[in-house]
Amino acid sequence: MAMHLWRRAWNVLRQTPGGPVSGAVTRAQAAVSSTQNPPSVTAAASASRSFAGDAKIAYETPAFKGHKTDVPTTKVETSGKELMGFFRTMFLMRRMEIAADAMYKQKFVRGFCHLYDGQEAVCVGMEAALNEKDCIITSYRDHCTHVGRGGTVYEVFAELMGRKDGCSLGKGGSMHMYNKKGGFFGGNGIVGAQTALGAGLAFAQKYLKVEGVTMAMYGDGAANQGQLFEAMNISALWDLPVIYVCENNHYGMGTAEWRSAKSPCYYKRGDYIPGMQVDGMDCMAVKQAVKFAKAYALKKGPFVLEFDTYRYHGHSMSDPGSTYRTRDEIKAIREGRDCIEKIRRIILKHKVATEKELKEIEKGAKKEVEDALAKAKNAPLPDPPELFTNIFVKSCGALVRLSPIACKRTLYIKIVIHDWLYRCFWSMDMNALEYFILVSLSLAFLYFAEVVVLNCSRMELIARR
Ligand SMILES: Cc1ncc(C[n+]2csc(CCOP(=O)(O)OP(=O)(O)O)c2C)c(N)n1
Ligand SMILES: [Mg+2]
Repeated sequence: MAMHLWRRAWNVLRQTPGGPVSGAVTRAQAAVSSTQNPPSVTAAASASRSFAGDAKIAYETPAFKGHKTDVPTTKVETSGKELMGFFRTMFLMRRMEIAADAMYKQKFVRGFCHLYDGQEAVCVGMEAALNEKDCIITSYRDHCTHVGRGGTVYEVFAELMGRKDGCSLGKGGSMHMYNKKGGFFGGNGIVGAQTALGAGLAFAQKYLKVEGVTMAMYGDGAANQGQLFEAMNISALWDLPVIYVCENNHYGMGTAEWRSAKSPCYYKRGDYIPGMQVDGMDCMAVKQAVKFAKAYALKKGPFVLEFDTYRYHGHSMSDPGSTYRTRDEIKAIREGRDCIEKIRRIILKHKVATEKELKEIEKGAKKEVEDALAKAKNAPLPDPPELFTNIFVKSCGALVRLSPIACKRTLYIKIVIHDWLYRCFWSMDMNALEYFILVSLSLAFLYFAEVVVLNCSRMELIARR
């Protein structure tokens, strides 16, 4: 019997592959190389090669409002190449989110799903001022952040559909995109939790003397959370290179900001930390603000950026998004402030590309999304042993997340051994050394028995699937 159990346990251990860590590393390495040269931007750049290229274009951003800080100039320079890159990347992200919406409605995607369309300029403008040494951590509205950090549309779709090629190996889903090597630390479901984790990342950067900052992103709803102020306090005390980024889309689920915040001036909420309010629908304004905040944070410590933005979809898939705001409000933003349309107008105004050429770019982005979707639909699910990786199982102390059968068995073994020890102690005439040896042997046996039981339980679970 014991031999049989051993053989089964050994087989399970052998079946468990090198583990997700190695898989993730390979994928992430690819992501890093693509961070330095993101596929979408590269495609846009090549598309724009025939256009105005590197020639300088003067651009006036909307005004910035500062709190305990000067503000940067609104007169900036861009190039045809950069504008085309922004256009294509934002268009690609928008198509990806629209496709995710359709996939959800067709039940290819299950569970939670929060879409980012409308807010693309924040993600794309930020990346234009950051590099691979900088980290980003965000909330559950994270699909586009993954692409911005150099991930692919395919990895996002595969993750949404729980496929093994997903950026979190198909185990995280919509709220938990992740790419450590690309400097992207998720994807967090608990409102505001990522702000404290962001302070931790910035601590690591400072401690390891990495010349980078952490962008800790949160929504207007999260801006009223206590943990944000704790994180701000410690990061200001320790001059951590963290930028608290409030994406103010003016609603936390169905609650308008004026109903949840006594002071909706989120850029001033850091009190002793300088802050700036920025038009988050303008890519160039976002880039300029992040450049400014990054220079400050590297030298002096935390900074708060509030991006005034808007989400077109409801909070998540269960929210039609039209019960707590009017359709006219959404229409007005789409028509007056949309980030993609704004860049399109500038491109046309400066004759960087023609309408026809922009249509070609749109066609290319749509095709990229369609191809990624088709590939993700056919991608395999994770292998069953993946059920037991990336989870916290540490000896019997952590019964959490084990199957109830395994819990019962390990508990039973513990009781038997404790009972046996207790009897030995009272019935045998032992000296201290003998008793010490007996206890050590029992503990060793207990550990051995636990390993066998846990692995047999794993095997059983796998066989049942
Ligand atoms: C600690 C905690 N409280 C409540 C929730 C439920 N919840 C999920 S999203 C959300 C609203 C957050 O709004 P906001 O921070 O503005 O982000 P947005 O969704 O607008 O991007 C709430 C209350 C949660 N996930 N975690
Ligand atoms: Mg919000």
